[in-house]
Amino acid sequence: MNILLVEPSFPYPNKSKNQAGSIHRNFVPIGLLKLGAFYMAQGSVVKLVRGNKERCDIEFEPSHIFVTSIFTYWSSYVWEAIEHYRKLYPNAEIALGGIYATLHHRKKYFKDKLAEYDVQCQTGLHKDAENCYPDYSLLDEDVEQHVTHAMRGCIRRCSFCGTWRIERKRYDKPVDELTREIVAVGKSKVLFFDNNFLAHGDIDNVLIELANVRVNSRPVSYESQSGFDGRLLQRRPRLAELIKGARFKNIRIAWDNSVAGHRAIKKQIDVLVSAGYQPGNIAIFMIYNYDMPYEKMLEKLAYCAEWGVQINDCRYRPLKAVHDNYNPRKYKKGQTKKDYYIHSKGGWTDALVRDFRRKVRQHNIWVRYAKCRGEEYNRDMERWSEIHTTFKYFGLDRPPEYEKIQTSPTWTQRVSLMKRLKNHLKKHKMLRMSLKGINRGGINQVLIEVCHSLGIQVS
Ligand code: B12
Ligand code: SF4
Repeated sequence: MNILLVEPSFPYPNKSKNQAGSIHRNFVPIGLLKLGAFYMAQGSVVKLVRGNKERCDIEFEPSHIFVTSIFTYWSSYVWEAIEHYRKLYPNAEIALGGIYATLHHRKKYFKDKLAEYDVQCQTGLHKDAENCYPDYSLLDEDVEQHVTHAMRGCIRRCSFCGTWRIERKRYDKPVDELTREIVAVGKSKVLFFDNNFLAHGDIDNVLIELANVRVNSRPVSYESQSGFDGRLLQRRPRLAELIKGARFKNIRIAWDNSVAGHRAIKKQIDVLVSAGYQPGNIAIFMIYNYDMPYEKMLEKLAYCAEWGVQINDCRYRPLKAVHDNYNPRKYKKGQTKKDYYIHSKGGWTDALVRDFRRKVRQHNIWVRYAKCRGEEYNRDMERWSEIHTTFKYFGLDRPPEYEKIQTSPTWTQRVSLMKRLKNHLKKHKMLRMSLKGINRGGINQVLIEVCHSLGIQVS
C-alpha cells in the first residue's frame, strides 16, 4: 500500500509565553508516527504530511490516506484536510481516527460528513500501532523528545474529562518494555502523555527503573504532560522522592475541586518540596470557566500566591464543542458565546474569563521574577518577560535589565528588530533562526539585513 499520513493544519501555538505554559512545545502527531511505523514494517510505502499540501509536494500516489484528529473544537481543520485530500485523490481510501473521531463518531453530523467525503472512521487505539515505536524519521525536522505512554486510561471519572471515554481500558506497560523502548528510541528527553501516570500498577518500579535508564551513556530526563495525581502523592509521599530521583521536570498537580480542598493541595506541594522541588517550579492545573465561580477561583489564586507556586489555567471547553475561536488579543472589544464556550451557568462572562487569565499571567510572572526578590508584580516585569521569551526564541540567553534596554538606543533597536522578525517568521510559518554565536556588536546589523531581505520595515 502507498499510505499518506495526514496531520490537519492544527493551530498549535508556536511557543507559549510563560514557563507554566511551556507544555505547548514539541507537538508531534504521535499516533500517526506509530501507525506509520507499523505499516512500514508491513512493507507499505509511507509518507507523512502536516497540513494541506499539493500533489507536487507529495511525490507519490497514495492508495490509502490516514487522517488524525485531536481536540474536538479543532474539528474544522480535520474536515478541511479531508475535503482537500478527497479532491486531490478521489480514488484513495480515507480513514479518520484519533481523539475527536473517538468522541464524536456517533453524532449525526459526523456520520453525515463521513458519508459526504466517503471516509471510514476508526475509533480508539490502534492495537497494532500500539506495539510500535513512533518513527520520528517521518517528520521533516528533528524532534528532541520521545513521546510515550506508561499507562492508558484512568482510575477516576472526572465530569469534565474525556479521557475515560477515549481510553476505556486500563493498561499498564510492563516496566522492562518501557525502558527497552526508551533505550531503543534513543532520545534523552521523554514526555509522557499518560492521563494519570502515577496510577500505573507498578509505579514504584517504573520510577526506579526510569532513574537508571541511560541513552548513549547519558541519563534521561522526563516530564508528565498531564501532571501528577496529587491525591496519590499525598497518600504515598515516597512517590515524590522517586519522581525527583528519576529527574522529572516541570512538575504539575491539579486543583479542580473546591477551595476547601486547599489543605490537601498544600500537603501535596509540601510532599514535592520535601522531595527537593522548589515551590516556584511547581505548577497547579486549575480548570476555570466551569462550575466554580470567578470569585472562588480568585481565592484559589490567593492560596497559590501564599504558597509561591505557578498556575496552569485550563479554560473549560465541553467535549461536544466543535469550534473555539477565543482570541486573547480581543480583550478590548471582547467576544461572545458565538466565538467560544462561556460557562454562564457558573457565572462566567467573557470579561471574567479574560480577567482571570490576566491575573494568572501576572501571578506567574510574579512567582518567577519578583517573589524571590521580595518585590511586587509590575508591568515592566511582564514586558521584560516578553523580551526574555523573544530572546529564547532566537536561542539567546537572558536579556539585560529592563531599565538598560529602555535607556540604551542599541538595545531598544535590537529588541524591536527581534520582535518584528519573530512576528514575521511566526505569521508566515517560517523556521525560526538562531542568533547564538553572533558577536554582540554585530547582531543589530545581522537583524537589519535579515529584515530587509524579508521585506520587513526596520525604521
Ligand atoms: C497530551 C494532551 C495534551 C497536550 C498536547 C496534546 C497534543 N498532542 O497536541 C497539551 C498539554 C498541550 C494539552 C492541552 C490541552 N488539553 Co489535552 N490532552 C492530552 C491527552 C492526555 C493526550 C492527547 C494526545 O495527544 N494523545 C496522543 C494520541 C493522538 O496518540 P495516540 O493515542 O497514540 O493515537 C492512537 C489513537 O488515537 C489512534 N489514532 C490516532 N490517529 C489515528 C488516525 C487513524 C486513521 C487511525 C486508524 C487511528 C488513529 O491510533 C493511535 C495508536 O494507538 C488527552 C487525553 C487522552 N487520553 O487522549 C487530553 C485531551 C485531548 N485534552 C483535552 C483538553 C481539555 C485540553 C485543554 C483544553 C486543557 C485546558 N483547558 O487547558 C488544553 C488545550 C490546549 C490547546 N492548545 O487548545 C481534552 C479534549 C477536550 C476536547 N474538547 O477535545 C482531552 C481529551 C482530555 C480531557 N480532559 O478530556 N493536552
Ligand atoms: S484524574 Fe485527570 S485524567 Fe483522570 S478522569 Fe480526572 S481529569 Fe481525567
